[in-house]
Amino acid sequence: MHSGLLKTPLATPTKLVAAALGALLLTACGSDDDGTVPSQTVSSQQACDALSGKTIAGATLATTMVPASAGVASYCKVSGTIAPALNFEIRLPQTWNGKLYYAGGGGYNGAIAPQASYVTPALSQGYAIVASDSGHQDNGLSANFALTDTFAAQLFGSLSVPTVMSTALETLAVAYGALPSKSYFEGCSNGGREALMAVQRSPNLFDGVIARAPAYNWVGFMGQFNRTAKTLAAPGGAFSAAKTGLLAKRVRDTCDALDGIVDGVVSNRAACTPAVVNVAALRCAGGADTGDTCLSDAQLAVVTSWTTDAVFTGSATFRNAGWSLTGNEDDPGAWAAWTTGNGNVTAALQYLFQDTTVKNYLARDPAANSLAYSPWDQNQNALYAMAALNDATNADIRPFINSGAKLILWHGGNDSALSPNSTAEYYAKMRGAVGAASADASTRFYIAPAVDHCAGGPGADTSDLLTALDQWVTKGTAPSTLAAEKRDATSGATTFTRPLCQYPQYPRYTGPANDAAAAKLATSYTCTSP
Ligand SMILES: [Ca+2]
Repeated sequence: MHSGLLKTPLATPTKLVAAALGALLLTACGSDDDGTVPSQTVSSQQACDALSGKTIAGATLATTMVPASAGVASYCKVSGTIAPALNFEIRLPQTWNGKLYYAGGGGYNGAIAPQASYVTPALSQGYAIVASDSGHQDNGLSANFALTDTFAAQLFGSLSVPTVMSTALETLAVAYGALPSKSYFEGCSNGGREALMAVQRSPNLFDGVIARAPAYNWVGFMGQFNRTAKTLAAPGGAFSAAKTGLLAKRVRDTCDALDGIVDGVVSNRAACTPAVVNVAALRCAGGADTGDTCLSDAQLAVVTSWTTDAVFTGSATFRNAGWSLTGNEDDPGAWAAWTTGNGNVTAALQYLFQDTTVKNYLARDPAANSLAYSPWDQNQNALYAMAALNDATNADIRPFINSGAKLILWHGGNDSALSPNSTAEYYAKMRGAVGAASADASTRFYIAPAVDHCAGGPGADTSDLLTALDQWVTKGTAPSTLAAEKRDATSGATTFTRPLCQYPQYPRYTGPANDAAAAKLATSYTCTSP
């Protein structure tokens, strides 16, 4: 009876529509005196039965009960395709908590692959989980879709999330007889970009958004990837594992203790400046490579490319803030994976991402040589076109804030894919655009020291931001310092805890000296301004 009403056009502010429809549904189905959605009693099996074979907004749904496994309770998996090729999936929990959780993608998407470390806890908390492949099918390192399929490029850029949300809301209404009381989005990397894109271009879609390590400045960071790859590919520029280890050790030797404890982690990032590190002290005599105990001039140029801002012609948003040196560049999930390829730059993820971007968005030639594509900003039309599709750089998020929604930004301090300083830059610009008071009332930003891209690294990489967001949205309890922990990769047991400090604060060790047990406890650290 409600399906016609739920067919909302893309541009319609879905949250408002959902609220209006929720009122209609409550009128039809009965409501508590306070107007909240009644508790849900539809099981996942009943939801599967209700949706099996149904066609919603043109998408025919397939359903299957997924049995419990490895800490995940059984759930109803709903699959469908929005024409022509936008595949989505909705996971309905054993007992719905009445809320929706949209899980963002990664890389260039191309498959439904929501990050399990976020989705599994959300499903166990009773959220209905929504995810999609964003409208094309390929591996996440390929932007081939953008060369030939304009609509797929638009879906990837910004349209897949509101499109899938429209169908997801209608699906939940059919399954439960109610719309979600709250809808949240969480994503990392490209999923973090999708999060900020929703904040900026669909400000009424979600009640709360978590943007982790957001790839928001597509033109800028892809340009930086290209810039660094060229320095690594230059004669003598390659970084072996030994050279990366040499650099990281230099950073630890000079900066590890600046946070009150020598633990292999540089938590006081702001104090670890290039002047303090003085990488030039590692220069090989004469500047040519003379072995693993020094850096050649070509390798020092790589470090300079890494730590300095990249600025391109055109929009003021065509830029990328350089990285801080962390002392954990030698973590396997850092430079080796993302930047250097351990001496083989063409194996590094940054190289691969910029290469497919040059071929499919900028040169628009599958045979283009990205390392010879110079300068990066030669084709202004192509840069502006890519920015219009993919950049989530708009700092004025007042429409989102004025809707009552909340935003949590998070970034790993040892992220070698995307610069935490770029996220800090966006945060500062956003605060300037909306005003400090408004930003304080509606946004938070956390940096987790020594955490790699999205997860991993020596730092405490696990924080339940969803619960913090939900408490903020539903109870008005604004998050301050949060909890972070490191879990054993095999057993899942907590190996140590840390406070997750609001930027620009960092966790300073204030516990007893030379006490290994105390060093593992969050209570031994105090969030401190640099
Ligand atoms: Ca330290």
